[in-house]
Amino acid sequence: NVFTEEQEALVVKSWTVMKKNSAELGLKFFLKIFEIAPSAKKLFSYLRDSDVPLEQNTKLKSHAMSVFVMTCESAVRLRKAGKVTVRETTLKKLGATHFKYGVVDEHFEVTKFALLETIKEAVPQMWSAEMNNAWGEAYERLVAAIKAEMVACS
Ligand code: ISQ
Repeated sequence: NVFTEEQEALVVKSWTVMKKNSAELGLKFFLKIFEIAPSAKKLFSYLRDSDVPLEQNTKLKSHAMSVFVMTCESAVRLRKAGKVTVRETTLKKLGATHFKYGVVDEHFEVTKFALLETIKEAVPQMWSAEMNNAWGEAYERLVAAIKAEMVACS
């Protein structure tokens, strides 16, 4: 499976529009996951120890934004970098954290669905089957890189 120039262009084009709304979109992305899988909230200490509504939790907002930006920017860099690269963390750390929390394939599938839904709702006028595939492929690359590091932990 190659990540084509056309797929790169679709990812870059939509990210350019979404970028300025990263805070809102990141939160939407996380809230979608919690809607599908409410128990995922237990993973985050800043949610366990808090009584404020999810939408008002500032730590959730900043974490969700950084995860969303990291995910999208790794997709944007995929072709030029020739591999998955992440910023402000390492794939080793991401692998270790996902391993520690016992993340399995179904969790990655839920997250993929939530990410694609979030992007689709962010750029409805741009959205197409091709764009869905481009983001889906980039996401699968990121997951493969995280899983490779999870295996290294086990
Ligand atoms: C794990 N990885 C990325 C995003 C997430 C959002 C909610 C719950 C778990 C997650």
